[in-house]
Amino acid sequence: DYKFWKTQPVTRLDESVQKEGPIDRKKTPDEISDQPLPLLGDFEWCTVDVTDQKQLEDVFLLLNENYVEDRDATFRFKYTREFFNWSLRSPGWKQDWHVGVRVGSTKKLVAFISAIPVNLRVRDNTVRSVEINFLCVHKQLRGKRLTPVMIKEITRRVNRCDIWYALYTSGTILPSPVSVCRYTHRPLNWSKLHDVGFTHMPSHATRNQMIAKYTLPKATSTEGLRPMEEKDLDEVRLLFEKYQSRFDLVQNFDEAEFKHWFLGNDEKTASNPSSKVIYSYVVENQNGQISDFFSFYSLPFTILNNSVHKELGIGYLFYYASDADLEYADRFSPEATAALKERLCGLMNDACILARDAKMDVFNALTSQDNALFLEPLKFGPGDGFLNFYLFNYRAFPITGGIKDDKSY
Ligand code: YNC
Ligand code: MG
Repeated sequence: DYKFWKTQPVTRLDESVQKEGPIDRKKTPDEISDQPLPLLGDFEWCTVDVTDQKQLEDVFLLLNENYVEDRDATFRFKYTREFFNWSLRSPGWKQDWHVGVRVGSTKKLVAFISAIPVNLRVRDNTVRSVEINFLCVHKQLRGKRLTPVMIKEITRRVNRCDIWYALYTSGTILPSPVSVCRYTHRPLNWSKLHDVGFTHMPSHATRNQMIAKYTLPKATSTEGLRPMEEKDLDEVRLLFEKYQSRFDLVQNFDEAEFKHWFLGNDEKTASNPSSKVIYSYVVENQNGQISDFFSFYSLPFTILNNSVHKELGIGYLFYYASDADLEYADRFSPEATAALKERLCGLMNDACILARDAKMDVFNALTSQDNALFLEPLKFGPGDGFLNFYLFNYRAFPITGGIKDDKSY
């Protein structure tokens, strides 16, 4: 019955939203306590310094052993320093928002939650917010109501910085999702996925048929496709903003953020390509203009208990943009949609090829953005997972997102 969530400024599950906007009255940071909430027992708050290798390792250990995993525990996310540099140290990041709980006597890290600053656009309103991620409580401390304390503490620390809204996602149903997406998977290396138990053989098929079904062309086919470079940033960001205007809930990126999220911030990646996190590509046409862009990131799984395969390469479709529909007066007309669909199918097929070449075994995408246009034709299959999107302290009508073409998702 959501004993905790009932007390928070969020839309109730049975509530029908009448008007969009903030839920709580407007407050100022000096109304917020400068003292952390008390913790029970032998627990103490800590602020994790993720630039310190030892402390970062504590976070990996906690997350690798206690964060989201699949049902039969054969896979585990393989977080790396590079991944955390990217996802936790975006422009404006604050050490104070990397919140941990340690056992007083042993200093073992047993819980974590993080925030990064983001500018959201909810329809026509810009909302200065944070994004909350990596909430994790050690398995042995579950069900003890530590989570509400973690959430209240990070809220306090964020409110002290005069930010009052948040975006977060979870597989769990809480009051109340503004949007729901499904995970879909496009096998790139079917035989390995099958060998490690990630995919199952349909009863009517043979191994060779499955391999043939998912075999991609040797090379990409979009003319002018190349890795995105620093000199492209301004032009791509402009294209991206035009494209994003189709959607009702988006994150706005300023210059520094755009560079961070699409070119990454790790100097070391060049010397160790296997640790590369973000991959961004542009299409440059014959006039030297950029007509399209797409990006995906790498977050592999460690495979437990397999003598042959130790790691599963996983690519996640991130953002993309195209000018394919921009010449149409009505960007949502059937003609514009058909043009966009054709272009996105070509681009995303190339994204799969590039991900395969980067040694990824599966390519994941949500049913968000305009993904419904290409998921089925490109053989993405629906997964078991759903992802719910939530706003804290902000009421919004349901967000339906891009083009809906759902047949199977
Ligand atoms: C969840 N995922 O409903 P009620 S996603 C939010 N997000 O409260 P306890 C959650 N709330 O129902 P446990 C939640 N999961 O009584 C549970 N809850 O009102 C609520 N898993 O607390 C739950 N990471 O401590 C209930 O639960 C209360 O020991 C129960 O711990 C839960 O990062 C959890 O899936 C999830 O580590 C920590 O199971 C634990 O079961 C775990 O007794 C594996 O808690 C990893 C995992 C979640 C990933 C994520 C986004 C989190 C968003 C948090 C909300 C942020 C609000 C905005 C704050 C900033 C505001 C500003 C400005
Ligand atoms: Mg607990």
